[in-house]
Amino acid sequence: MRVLLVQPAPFEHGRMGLENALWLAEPVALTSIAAMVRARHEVRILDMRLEEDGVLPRVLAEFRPDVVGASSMTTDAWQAQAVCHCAKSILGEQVFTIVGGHHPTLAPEAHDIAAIDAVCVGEGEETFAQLCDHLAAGGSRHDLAAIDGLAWRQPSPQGARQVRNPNRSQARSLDTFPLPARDLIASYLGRYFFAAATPLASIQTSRGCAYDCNFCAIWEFYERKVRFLSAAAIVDRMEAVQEKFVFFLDDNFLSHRGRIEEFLAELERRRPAKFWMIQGRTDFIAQHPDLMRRMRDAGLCMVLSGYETNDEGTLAALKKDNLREHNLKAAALLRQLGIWTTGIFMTRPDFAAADFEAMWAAIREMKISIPLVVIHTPLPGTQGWRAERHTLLTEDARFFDLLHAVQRTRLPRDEFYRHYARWSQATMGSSRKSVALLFKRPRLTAALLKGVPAFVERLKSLRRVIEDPQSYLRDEVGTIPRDAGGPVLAEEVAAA
Ligand code: B12
Ligand code: SF4
Repeated sequence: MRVLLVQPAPFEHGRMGLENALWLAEPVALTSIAAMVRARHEVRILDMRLEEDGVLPRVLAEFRPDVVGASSMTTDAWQAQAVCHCAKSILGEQVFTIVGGHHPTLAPEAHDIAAIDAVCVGEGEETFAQLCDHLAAGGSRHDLAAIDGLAWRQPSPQGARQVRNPNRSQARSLDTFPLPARDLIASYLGRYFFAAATPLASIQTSRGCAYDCNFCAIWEFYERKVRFLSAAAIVDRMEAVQEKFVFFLDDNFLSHRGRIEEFLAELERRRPAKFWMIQGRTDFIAQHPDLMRRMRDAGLCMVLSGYETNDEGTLAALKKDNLREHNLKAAALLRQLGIWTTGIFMTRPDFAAADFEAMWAAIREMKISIPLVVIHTPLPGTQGWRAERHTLLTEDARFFDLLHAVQRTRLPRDEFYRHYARWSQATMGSSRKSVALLFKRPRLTAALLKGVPAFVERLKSLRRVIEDPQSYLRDEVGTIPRDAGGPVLAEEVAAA
């Protein structure tokens, strides 16, 4: 059977979202599920973020896949659906279409449309393999009740309805999954990056998170369990990739002291000569200076952390289970060690002017190398979504990129965005102070140099969009209703 797996591109190239500007990660979801089926099926992967427009219909017509699968975060939902529509319109009803990923898992009903035959709920490897084998063996595409982890469209005289099978068990040890099929994305390798770090490989070394922040659904997606790849397997994977830079995709790499010690012991023994980056909590960083130093010595070059805010009340309201003191200590320690910090900070729709100013000041005070400021967004599947859904001005998935206010703002919307759009300017001083880090680690700096010109160009084009308050308002026209505090464009004001 022929299988085409597609990573959709953002809705509009180079527009919103941090994709294509700060971080472009390889589609590990697709290489992971491809690895499970490639021995029995012919598999191709298309990363639409690195392809020309128009490539999808051409590949569909040439390759004529029997199954088309698309991956989707919330922001990709429309595009993943568009991939399935395109497949059906070119290949007809016989092509089987499926979507998987965070959004389909947390909101399968949002993908209950005629162009999508099934939704993969949760982890995809085993579910997708079972589905492909079932279809290849001539199994009915209209009776998929035996495949755990699927939500599928069952035809009935009253019209098709989505049937939700039991969840797929998430008990399988990560070490037993085959290595992601990176050779299927060979033509794209070398083009993935984080800031100036390129070429970049991505490796997932754990799944799940032990915390339960109310704006994040990682712990719900993984049913409150956390599983780890063994230390030896992590270093095997690092050695297997050619790229100098490796990003560990785990949402919280810094979750377990013992595992990190094992990993470091393996790394110190085998010395794979990589610079690596992680995501991790500031409390762990603040409480483990010795480990952070050892990690730095073993190649750790950047930590991305959700600082969210330095306001203790808000940290508690987000159920972050963290303290301002940890944020301050972590930022200072990383700086002292010569590790770049990427800090995510969260503004809220109820922000007044003074709240924005306090946030910019906090970021500057901590001297965060790469500050990223988002807007509080109740994402589907989170506790926040369940509690605040009734307050949403739109459920259009494109607006859930954390850069648009999907709730009523306390300030008039044009004023809110005027303040918000200042974030990259207002925190520039913080990034500038990090230039000193370049001198602390000359080998790292030399490795980064190659990626600097392209990074600067990408930043320029991103800044043209994110620093223009009108760009947010233009996006809202036709979606955020006027009577719910909709946008007032400068030109409309002028006309009035
Ligand atoms: C790398 C990454 C990115 C990359 C791109 C990811 C990619 N697809 O290439 C970049 C940096 C661009 C990115 C951007 C964003 N991201 Co992001 N990202 C991640 C991260 C850290 C890893 C993704 C990954 O590769 N995981 C490893 C694979 C193996 O896991 P997986 O994707 O879940 O895939 C499994 C299943 O879901 C399923 N599956 C997935 N796809 C498919 C397809 C088929 C056909 C099938 C059958 C199964 C299947 O099977 C896979 C194997 O088990 C995740 C966190 C995470 N734990 O996944 C966040 C995450 C996906 N991102 C998130 C968010 C919020 C964002 C941003 C909005 C943040 C921002 N403001 O920048 C933007 C949105 C971009 C935009 N256009 O605006 C959220 C998504 C929540 C949601 N409801 O969708 C996550 C879950 C983080 C979090 N803590 O909540 N992100
Ligand atoms: S925000 Fe981070 S710490 Fe909180 S649940 Fe999500 S992954 Fe875990």
